[in-house]
Amino acid sequence: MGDYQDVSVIVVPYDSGHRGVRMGAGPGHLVEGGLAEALRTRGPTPSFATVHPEGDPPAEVATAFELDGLVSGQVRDALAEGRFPLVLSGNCNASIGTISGAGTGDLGIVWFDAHADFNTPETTTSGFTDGMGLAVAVGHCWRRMAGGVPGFSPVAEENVVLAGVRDAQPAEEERLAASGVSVVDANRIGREGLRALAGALDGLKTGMDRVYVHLDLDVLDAEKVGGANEFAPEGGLGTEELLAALGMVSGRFDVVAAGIASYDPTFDADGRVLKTALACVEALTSPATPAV
Ligand SMILES: [Mn+2]
Repeated sequence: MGDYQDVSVIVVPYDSGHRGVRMGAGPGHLVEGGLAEALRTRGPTPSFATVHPEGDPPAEVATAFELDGLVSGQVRDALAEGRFPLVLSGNCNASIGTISGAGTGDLGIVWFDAHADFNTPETTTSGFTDGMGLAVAVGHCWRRMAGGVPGFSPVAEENVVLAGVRDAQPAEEERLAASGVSVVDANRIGREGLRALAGALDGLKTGMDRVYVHLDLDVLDAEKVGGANEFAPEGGLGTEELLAALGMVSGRFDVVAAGIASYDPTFDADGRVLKTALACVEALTSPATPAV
């Protein structure tokens, strides 16, 4: 984010339609674990709002898109009030609501994740809707459902960087390779360092200026930092590396919204992921620093 803004924290405590369960417990844990303090170092009056879907009984796909609609409204309102929207969600696909509320026309996405989230209903083998979030964002699937989210239109593939991925399925890799999405995977970051990410970000910079930063906490190295959830694979970014990467994004772009997702506190007994997540919040909400 550029100039100082207060932060609107939008809490989406759901995993696959279930409130407070598994990764749905992550947002509350972040809030109770010191989020307000992390934000107050940058601004005096963060606000907190929790979304409440009405669909009963909850259903994975329907509730995910209902949540997106609610998040879209919250993000739109926050931006209209000059506030910075920070969305804490169980699932990554809440990002569809965030980008819809921010307006996708000239928007870029920098998506940090161990997984590609690039499956479609035709390629998924888990049936997990959350494994499709980035594919939805660029218009590859669930087009009718996404079209019902106020403000949604697909983000241009060329405006998307996927960073830190190390667990993509072959069908996802094929569709990524055929797409305009820039992939800076964890292996490449391991070999080349963050220069690889800098190159991809500079490639984006010609096209647009406004960026949504998406942080699936399982981008973190499960061994060196800690497991963010049951799906966290080995490898990935260290805390300092991730903070440097976020600084590279905010130094280049106007970060207009951010999302933190996929945090299951039961896998973070010693709190190291929590500590890193709060440091990421500070990095994402602090004034921009020059590009490195
Ligand atoms: Mn994800």
